[in-house]
Amino acid sequence: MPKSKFIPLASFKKYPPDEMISRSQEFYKFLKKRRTVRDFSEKVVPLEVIENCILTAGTAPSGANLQPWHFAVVSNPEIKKKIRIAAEEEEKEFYSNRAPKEWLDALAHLGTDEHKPFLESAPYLIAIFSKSYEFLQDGNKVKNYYAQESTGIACGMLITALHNAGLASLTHTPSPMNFLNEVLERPKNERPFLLLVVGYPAKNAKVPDIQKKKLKEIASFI
Ligand code: IYR
Repeated sequence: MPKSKFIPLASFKKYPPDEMISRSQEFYKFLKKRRTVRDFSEKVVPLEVIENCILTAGTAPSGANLQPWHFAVVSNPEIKKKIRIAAEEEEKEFYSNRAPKEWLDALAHLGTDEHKPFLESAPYLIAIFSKSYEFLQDGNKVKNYYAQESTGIACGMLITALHNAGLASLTHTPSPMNFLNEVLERPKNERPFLLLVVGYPAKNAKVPDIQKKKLKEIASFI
C-alpha cells in the first residue's frame, strides 16, 4: 500500500464570528438568486469560463479521492442536435406512456413537456458521467467508492460555479439517458449522471413562481 504523505493545511482561512455571519448571509443571498432556466439565449459564452467552472467542480470531495467523474462539454451544433433528437424521443415516451399520473401531476407546475429546444439553442451542454469503476494504465480494473454521491457533490459545485460566473443552467435528466454514451463516444464504465444545459437566459425568460422550504422544514437542531 502506498505510504501517505501529509502537508500543512496552509489554505484554510479563519474569519472572526461577525464576519462569518455576514459572509454566510451574503453567500445565501447570492445563491438564492439562482434559478433553473429553460429559455436560453444563443449568445456565445467564453470556453474559459466553462473550463474554470469544471476545474471548480473537480475540487469536490470524493470517495478515496478517486474523482469518479467525467465532464463532456458539447458546443458542436450537430452533436447538440443528435442529443436533442434522442432526448426528445425518450421524453415523448416519458410524457405519453412511461410516467405515472402521480409524477406528471408533480411536474405540472413546472410547465415541462417533451419539447427540448434548449438542447440546441444553449451554447453549451455539459454531460456529466459517473464512473463506478475504471481501468488503470496497466489494464487493472479498480472500483470507485461512493461514485454517485461524489459526482452529485461535484455537480452541485459546478452549478454553483456557473451561477457565480454569471451563467444560468438547467439540470436536465432525460430518462434513460444511455444514448449519451453513444453520441458522446464515452466508455461503458461511465454512466450518464446529469445533462447540464448552460448559457445566458433568453431575454424574456420566465421561471415558475415557486419557493424554497424554510429552515425549520429542512433542518433540525438537537
Ligand atoms: N425528464 C423530464 C421530466 C422531468 C422530471 C423531473 I423529477 C423534473 O424536475 C423536471 C422534468 C423533463 O426534463 O421534461
